[in-house]
Amino acid sequence: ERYNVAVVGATGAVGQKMIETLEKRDFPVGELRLLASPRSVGQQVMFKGQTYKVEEARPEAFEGIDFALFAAGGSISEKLAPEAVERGAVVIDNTSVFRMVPEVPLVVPEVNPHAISQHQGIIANPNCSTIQMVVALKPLYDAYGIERIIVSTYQAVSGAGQKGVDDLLDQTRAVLNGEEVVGTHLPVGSQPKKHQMAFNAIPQIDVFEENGFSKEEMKMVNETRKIFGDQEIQVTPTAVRIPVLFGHAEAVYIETEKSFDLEEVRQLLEQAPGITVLDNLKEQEYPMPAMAEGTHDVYVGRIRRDLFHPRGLNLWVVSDNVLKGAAWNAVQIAEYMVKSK
Ligand code: 11C
Repeated sequence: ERYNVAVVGATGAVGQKMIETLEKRDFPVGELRLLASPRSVGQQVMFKGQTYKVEEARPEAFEGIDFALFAAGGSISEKLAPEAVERGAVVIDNTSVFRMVPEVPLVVPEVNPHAISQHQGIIANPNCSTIQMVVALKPLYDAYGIERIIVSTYQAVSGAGQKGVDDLLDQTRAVLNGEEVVGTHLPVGSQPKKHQMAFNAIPQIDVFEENGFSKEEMKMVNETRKIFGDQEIQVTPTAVRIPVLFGHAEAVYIETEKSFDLEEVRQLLEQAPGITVLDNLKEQEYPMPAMAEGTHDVYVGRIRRDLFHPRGLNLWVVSDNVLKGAAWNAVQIAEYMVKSK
């Protein structure tokens, strides 16, 4: 059986990766419809050796579509996802607009695939920094329970889209050429102040909330609880942007409910789907963004027991934020649905 697939935001960074991933995975695509805002209409995109013209994303474009993958920003999803559902499509939405809506499953296939079947047309793809963390923690959550997570992120500029990538590249060139460094986008495009990203670290991803945490940090709190279906987990995040193009890294500290054996922790992680353990200190082996780029897995290393808390565990978690953090997770949900039909 073949499925008609629409990609909304087909010319954007995540949309492009969705199309590439559909091709690489040989997803059973019948008709492919590439949709975008009017200014991208007419652009050409390749899929399996054929050229496709980008069409305007409007309600009628979803007639006959089985899966609609949305990666065009929150306001487009808000407007068009219900239109796609009305026309019979299942929407897999990469934006944050529906994630915390109770009826909308928020899915990472390695963690809560059972939630998919409860969908009412829309399935939400979590935030990239949440996805890689919950994949790494799932086997430990199941074995020992998790009371508390303290996480610091080291996030790539591609999380802020092509403009974030351009900012870092332009600024790096400027610094090396001894020219004036001008930020145009980071840390937050919509806020007036811009900071230097090249050779720097910025402790702000998205805008700040009343409680002093950034929106990115609150996504890690709220989405983690929803995905595990556990409102008790305490999550304390600090989200930081660093001068890396692709691949988010996270220093994750957890306190488990039950006590754990470190060798068993390693085995559980090694056996878990979607995880590659890279943890050999003698060989200086540990995950890094540059090696995760372009791959689908979540990499875990620096696995060590805390020095003071008897149920404290430290991990270093790395993954390609645009693939497992966005495009691959979305295609993986569609694959899961096709397989379980
Ligand atoms: C970043 N995590 O790295 C963000 C990008 O809610 O899907 C993804 C925002 C989201 O800047």
